[in-house]
This record gives sequence, structure tokens and C-alpha cells, in this order.
Amino acid sequence: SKGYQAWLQNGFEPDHAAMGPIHDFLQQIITTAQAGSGIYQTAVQELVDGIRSITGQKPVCMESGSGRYLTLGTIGSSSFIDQSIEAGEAERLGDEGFVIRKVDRGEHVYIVLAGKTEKGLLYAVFHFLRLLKTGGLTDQVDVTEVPKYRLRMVNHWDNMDGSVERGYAGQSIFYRNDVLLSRSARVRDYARLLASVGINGIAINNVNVHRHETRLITEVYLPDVARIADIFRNYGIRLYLSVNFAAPIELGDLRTADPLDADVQKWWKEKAADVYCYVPDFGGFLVKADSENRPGPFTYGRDHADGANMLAEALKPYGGIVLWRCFVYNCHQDWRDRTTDRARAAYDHFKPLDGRFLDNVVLQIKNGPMDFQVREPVSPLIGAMEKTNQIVEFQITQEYTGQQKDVCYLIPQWKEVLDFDTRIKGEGSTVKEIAAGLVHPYVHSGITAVSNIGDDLNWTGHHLAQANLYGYGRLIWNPELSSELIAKEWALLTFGPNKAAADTIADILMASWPIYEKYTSPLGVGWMVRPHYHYGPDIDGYEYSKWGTYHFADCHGIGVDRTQSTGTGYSAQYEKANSELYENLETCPDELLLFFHHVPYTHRLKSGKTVIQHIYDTHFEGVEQVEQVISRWRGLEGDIDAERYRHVCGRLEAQLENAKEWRDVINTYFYRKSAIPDEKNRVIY
Ligand code: BDP
Repeated sequence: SKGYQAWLQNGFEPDHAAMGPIHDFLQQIITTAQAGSGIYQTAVQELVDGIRSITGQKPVCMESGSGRYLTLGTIGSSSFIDQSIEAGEAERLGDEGFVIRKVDRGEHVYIVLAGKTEKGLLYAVFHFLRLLKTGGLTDQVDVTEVPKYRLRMVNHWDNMDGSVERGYAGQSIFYRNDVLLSRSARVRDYARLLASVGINGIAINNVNVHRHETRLITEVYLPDVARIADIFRNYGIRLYLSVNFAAPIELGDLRTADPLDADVQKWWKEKAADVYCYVPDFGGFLVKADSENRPGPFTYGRDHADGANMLAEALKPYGGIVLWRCFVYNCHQDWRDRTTDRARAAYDHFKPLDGRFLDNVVLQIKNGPMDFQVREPVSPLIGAMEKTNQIVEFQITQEYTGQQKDVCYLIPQWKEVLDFDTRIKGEGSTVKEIAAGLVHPYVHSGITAVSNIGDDLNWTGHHLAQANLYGYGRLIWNPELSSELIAKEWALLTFGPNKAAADTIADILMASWPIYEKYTSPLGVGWMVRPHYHYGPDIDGYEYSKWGTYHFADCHGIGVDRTQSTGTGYSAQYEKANSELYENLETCPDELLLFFHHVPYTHRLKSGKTVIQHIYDTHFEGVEQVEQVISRWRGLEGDIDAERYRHVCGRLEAQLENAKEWRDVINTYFYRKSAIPDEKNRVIY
């Protein structure tokens, strides 16, 4: 099905005019002798299949040729390649960069696809095909690409029973009934999708590691884990596993998991040895410890550096890393206690530990201080630790952003995060640079995100949610790409070369995050969702709960006072300039107002509106804009295939119902609380 093929469609008919000058090069491919890590074969295969899917003709692969052709190989593997690469260029390409370049040498006129490594080469192939399909190639092609981030990962919250925590697209593609689906063709197809957008790491099990998953690092499951690792390896993707900090106990071997206990240390060293026996290039362990009732070093009076370092020691001999999550907070909070602030927790726990972590530990930090809300400030922990490696965590799966029932294109949100200037080392200390290890010289750094796929035929439930996975990969390869460009590229590749249709789809995507924000919780306050499910409105659902997620609405006003002067002091976790910006009611950006301040409903925003009128207006606008989206989508009938057209129609109708429910519940709630009527008299009591 077309949904299954996602952005790697077979039978793609590109704009022939745009492809004209390139066409002559596509009949012959000159291959080079390679050491044969498996990735080269993948690259050749992808190139052959990709070209056939575009031209309808299978190119011929040869070891030499003349005339016009394509050639691909790593630098040093053939004189044709080496003569087209300038001195010093190989170094600049690093381990994953590539060149696509036309070379004219009289008798030989060819387009070379080259990388310093086979991995770079694989990325060159996918990029070449993408350019070919989107009309981005001329016969003067000369492209050099190097990824901005070293670690470009996805995390799966998949459980071995086949369920997916926060999954909105069916069951896991990796497990069913406690068995690994290590021979599934789907795993390979997923590897292709990921590699085509440059992803190079994957953690295949949930960070909440329960009974069965704890055994993934034992001989019971390692043979299957190894088979899955083989599939990903051929696409340049390293495998990681989430581990249970209490595994030595839960597997029945020891009575403690104390990281300073010699037996525990030895236990993990042996486990690491076992894992590397099966998966020689294993990436490392991902750990959620002392968080949401998961075990961790706190049980033994140890801190997170003790815990992470113990695992890091075990992985060190093999070059493995520990991805240690900073999502640590008190999830048994007393809501009456106004001094505890969940937003502060990550910084308070980890900042004092700077300098204590081994250099193969990487702290994994969610983009915001709470939990993937539609709007949050950037986590103040990002960049705050000079001597500790960091990786930023995004959430592709739309837990709080519409659950792949509602459209919500998240690339613009992530771009705002990446562009945020922390000022940690003066102006220009953006998250974008920090995550690249360019502000503090991190040994390991990059970006990771929770995947949004499952075994639904179209991978993501909502067809348009594929754009988030695609866009995530493209963005973290090159964060300078605009959200619009990524959206258009995705739409062309996914729905075919109809430019007008692609523009409409891109417009719909670009409008979607602001629309979703309008009809859900206002001005950065977050939550207000149905407890546990996190879809649909329940304004007070979490208000008197233990989770630390409150809005404090009463008859006078709303918002969380996180200022230093009168509130929780969270605002002081930022560098001075940002801290002052948020602290001060006059300068705090409207969209984050209620995250930082508790204000009366009559408080005037920079837009000139009162908070209460803003709430009313945005909720009406949100619903109206969903209606506009529906009519724009309906305009695509006949321009895109009927199956996907109809499927999205269905989702949009459901989104409209959701938006209306939010609008009515939110507006009536705040009318009743504030007793201030809507200026336009639309809100019922
Ligand atoms: C929250 C999810 C929960 C995850 C947790 C995490 O609701 O299911 O386990 O994050 O990131 O967003 O560990």
C-alpha cells in the first residue's frame, strides 16, 4: 500500500522535465570493490531499486564503463572516485558525510556518490534519490553534506507483549507475546525508512523495563536481539537496549543492585561481555532510573553519577555508552505543598553532579522541564553542565499533541527548541549548538526522540504523522532546513510529484501545531488532559493529583508562579538574561505566561487582549481553523490517491470533534470560574 511505502514510494513518477539532464546517467552504475561490511551492498541495492522505481528501468551494474554513468564508493576505493574528491575533503566528511558530484573527464562523464565510509555512501544514495524525486538535481550537481549531530537516535517504548507505551499506530513491530520478531520483513523496511533520513541509532525496548524486557540482556533473548541488530547494521544503525537498574535482583542473581557493590559491578561487566558477544557493535544502555517508580541508585543512598558510572565502566571496554535519562522527579507529590515544583527537578538533581560522570555517560534530557506538552520552555538543564555529555530528547509520538488522531506537525516546535539561546556561554549558545557538542566540547552528543510507529499498515496511524518521523530525521541531519521545506519535500515524496497538492499539504502541516495549541491548554500552562490517556480535555484531571502538574485556576486567576521573587524559583535556573526575561511579567513571552506566572484573568497580554478573552478567542479560532483545514484537504480529492485521501478525511472529522470538546469544556470552565463573559457572547455558562 502507498501508506506502507511512506516517503520511499515505488513507482514514483517524477517531473520528467526536471529530470531530463540527469536521465542519461541513470542507466549504468559502476560499482567499486569494497571491504563489504554489508552497508555497501545495501547502498547499491537501494540505488538500483530507487532508480528503477523512478524510471521503470533497472540500471546495469558493472565494474567499468564509459559514457555517462553513476559511480559509488568510498574514498580510496577507485581512482574515479579519488580524482573527483579534493585533498582534505575526506577529512571534512567525517564518518557520515558524503559528496554527490558531477565529473566531466571527456570520455567519462559521471556522477559520483562518495563517502569516507560506507555509511556516508548509503546516505549519499538516499539523498541522491530524494533530490531526483523532488527535482533538486541538475546535471551540474555538486553537493556536500555532513550531519550536524553525531548521535541521531530513535527510542521505542515497545514492550515484549507487543504493546507500545504511548503508541498510537497499532502494536509493536519488534515483539509479540514475549517473542522477538527477528525475522520480520517489517523490521528491515523500518530500517530503510530510518536510514533514508539519516538515523543512526535505535533503542528497541521501553524505558520502563519490566519483567520480560529485563531478560533482553540474557542468553534467552540475545540471539534474537543479535538478529535484529544485524538488520539495522546493514543500514548503518546501531542497536541500544533499555535496561532495568534492578536487573541483578530481578533476574535472581543478587540481592542488591547497589552500584558501589563489587558483586553488582562484576555482574554488569559480565552482562556487557555477553551482549557484545552477540552484538559486537552494540551501542549501549538507555536507563530510566529513580523515575516514576522505576528502581535506581537512590534506593541505596547513591546518586545518579554512581549509578551511571557503574554501567559505563561495564560498557567502556567495548566502546559502549550509557544514555542516562534526566526525567527524575517526585511523582508522589502532595498537591497542597506549593514549594515543590516538578519543573525544577531535573536541574536540581543533575546540575550539582557536573564533573562526576565518566565520559561514556550521556545525560538524556527532555526538551522541556515537564513532559512534552504542546508548549513548554526549554529545559534549563540543557547546556548547564559543561563537563557532562548531553543528548536532547524529543517526542515524535504525539502523546500530548493529538495522539495521531489530530494533525500536529512538530518540526516547528523542535526548531524553536533548537534555536533557543541558552546564553550559557554568551550569545549564540543555542540548543542547536549545545547538542552538537560545539558549546561545551562533549565526547558524545546529539538528539534522540521517541518513535511514533507501530504495526499499522501505514506505520503511524494518521498518514500525516509520517511527516514527523521524516522531518525529525531531516531536521537533526541539518537543523538549518526550514519546517516548510521539510514539509514540502515530505509531501512530494509521499504523495507524488504534484506541486500544488504538496503545497496544500505543507500548508496544512505548517498550520497544525498552532491550531492544536489554540484549542487545548492555554498560554503554556499545559496538562488539562484526561489523566493517564492524555487525549481530550479534563481540566482538573491532574489538579489534585500526585504528579506535580497543576494550573492553580481559581475565581481570580490562573497559572503557576515559578518566579524567584514570589514563586518556586524555577526561573532562576536559566542564565541571567533568560531568567530575567521569564521572571518579569512585562517581558515574559505570552505563549509561556502561565508557565511562569499566576495572573488575574483580566491581565493584559502583549497582544492587548485579556487572558480570559484570549482563552475564549483562541478556542473558537482553533475549531474554525480545523474546519478550514478540512475544506482545504477536501480540495485535494482526485489529486492524491483515494485511499489516503479518505483516511485523512476520517481523522480530520475526529479531530474536529475533539477540538469542539476542548473548546466548550475550556471556555465554559473559565467562564464559570471567572464569571467574566465573553465579549462576543459566544460562551455558555
Ligand atoms: C511520559 C509518559 C510515560 C513515560 C514517561 C517517560 O506518559 O508513559 O514512561 O514519559 O518519559 O511522557 O519515561
